[in-house]
Amino acid sequence: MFDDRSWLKQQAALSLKRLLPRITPVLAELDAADRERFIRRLDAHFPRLFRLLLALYGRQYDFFYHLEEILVAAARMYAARPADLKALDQQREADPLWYQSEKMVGGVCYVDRFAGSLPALAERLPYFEELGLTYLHLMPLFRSPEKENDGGYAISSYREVNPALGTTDDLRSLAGELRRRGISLVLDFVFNHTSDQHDWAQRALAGDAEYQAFYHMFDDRTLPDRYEQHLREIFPEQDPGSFTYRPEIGKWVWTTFRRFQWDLNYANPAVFNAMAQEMLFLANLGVEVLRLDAVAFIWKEMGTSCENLPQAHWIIQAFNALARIAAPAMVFKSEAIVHPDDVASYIHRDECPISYNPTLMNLLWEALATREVRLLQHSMRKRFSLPDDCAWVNYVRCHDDIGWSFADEDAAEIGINGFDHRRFLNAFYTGYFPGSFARGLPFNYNPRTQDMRISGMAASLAGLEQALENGDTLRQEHAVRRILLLHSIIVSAGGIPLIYLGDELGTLNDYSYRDNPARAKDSRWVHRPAFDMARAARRADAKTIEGRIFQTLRRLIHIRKETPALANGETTFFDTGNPHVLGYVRHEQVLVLANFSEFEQQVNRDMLMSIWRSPEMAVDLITGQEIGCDDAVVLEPYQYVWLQIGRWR
Ligand code: OTU
Repeated sequence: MFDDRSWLKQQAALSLKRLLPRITPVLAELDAADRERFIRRLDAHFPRLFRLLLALYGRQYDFFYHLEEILVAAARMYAARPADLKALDQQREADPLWYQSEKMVGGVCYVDRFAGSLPALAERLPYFEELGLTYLHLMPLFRSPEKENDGGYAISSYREVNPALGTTDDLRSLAGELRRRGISLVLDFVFNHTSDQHDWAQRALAGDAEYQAFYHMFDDRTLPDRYEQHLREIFPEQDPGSFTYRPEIGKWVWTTFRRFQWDLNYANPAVFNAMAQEMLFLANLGVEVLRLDAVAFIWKEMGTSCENLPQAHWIIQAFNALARIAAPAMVFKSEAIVHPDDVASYIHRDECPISYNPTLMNLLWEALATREVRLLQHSMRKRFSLPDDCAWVNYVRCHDDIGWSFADEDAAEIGINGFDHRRFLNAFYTGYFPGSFARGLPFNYNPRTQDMRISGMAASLAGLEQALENGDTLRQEHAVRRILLLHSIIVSAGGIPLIYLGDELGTLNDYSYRDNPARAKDSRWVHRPAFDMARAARRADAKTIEGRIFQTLRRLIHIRKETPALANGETTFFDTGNPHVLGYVRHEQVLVLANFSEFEQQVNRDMLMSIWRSPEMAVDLITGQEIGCDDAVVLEPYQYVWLQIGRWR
């Protein structure tokens, strides 16, 4: 009988044998040990790469030509990889799960909004260290169209830093400085699309057929109309539909996002090869975590939603294999803001070992609005656990909108109608719901589907903006506690907590974007304020709001870093018996309780005894106080406790 697997193995081995003579000359300048390491990694990962590329491109008559091109390019990128990064490669191979440590704490910011430029940002590293960050995501900083550029997510060159921010050498030296201080650099790989000013797009616009084949182009509306029957509109308010007409060439171009963001055509192996080199270029700059932007959209198939298709996974897995061969210090993080099942489908050691956790994020806000943790608890019980070698990035806010991407079936299981619930949440966070504390803005309301997302800084969504305006001190207190409550969860739940910089100081919405015509229509800019130095200057004074938030968060981070039980791994969500209180246990050692209501709540003894077993008392890692459990644990409004249950008396 014909055995598929062993046939594939043989083909892979044969192909590698034939390709080696083309690869070794590229490595000729390297010393023997270095060359040996590359060959060893190639041996380990080529069979997988071969299988994936064969599945993707095996029907092309020139498949072997492309395979050779890809491997030779990878070898060339390896030969160019700086020695310090190769040393890091070896270090990370010896400690492959480094990103699961309790020491990992992330921050994310825009270079221009945070500091103005790369050299200016390099001066601010002590600020990151003060907060305790060991992971820094700098949002897109490469060349991009001057006015409308989707906050840098429309990239015109993956190799040239935006001249307004500095040079590629500035970036390289910043990466080195971060590494010396124990901070991992995170950059985006915006690989679903390029800007229409990218060289490839410009050549396509000039009529070059080779580069037109880098994108999805159509002579008339016949196919676009057929595709669109099944496609989701991502930015319906700014650019409805998924295609853009370009009169220069008389063609319709596939543009899932904005009209100037052209989707790359990964069915073309030349695109895969070109982008693999851009990916390895980023790795060679010193990127340790690569954020794969918009992973869901990279493969299109007529009659489908063109999201989360199997080939999208194969492309990412093939990139993963190449990175493991030529830059193993770098790991992938997936950015998929989709149904939780689809989010999970990207998370695998051989695909993206790290992933944003949008389900936790949006359900944290859901629980704040409802003051109930039922849906949060229920979904997390089902969905929080990951393969042993993977990790969530848990976050409260990011530079994007909040989409209510929780699973309708999770909601239905506890008697909630997802559609209605989203309408409530949108009303709540735009402040229309009576009694709402939130000051969010609508983002991309779609009248056809009634879909809508929410923009806003954490502090404004949590009620601080409104409370400050009303001068209401009790409401201010509640707002501050809400901000801290959400952050206490991302810091203690496992994975990598990611702080959206500005939130550590309680920064409010910034409405000035409305005066900028290139931004006015995109409400996400309300939560992308310039870093406020005056606010930061108050961070040491715990009597100010900024100081209270900053110092508390800093302390939570410090405790996390000192508590191995808060590293990634086992997180067991349990029903606290009180619908307002979230509960989970970390590594059977730390029991977390979090009160999502502005009233005192109790969790009764019987409920806790099943987890807490015999002893009578526990120590709260945050306050150092002993908490008795004679009748119940009493929680103040929005209080959270991290009880060390390993240390019972
Ligand atoms: C990402 O987000 C980026 O984070 C955005 O800033 C970009 O605008 C966008 O890609 C295009 O590059 O639509 O509203 O379901 O998965 O990819 C945010 C879509 C977005 C998301 C996500 C996208």
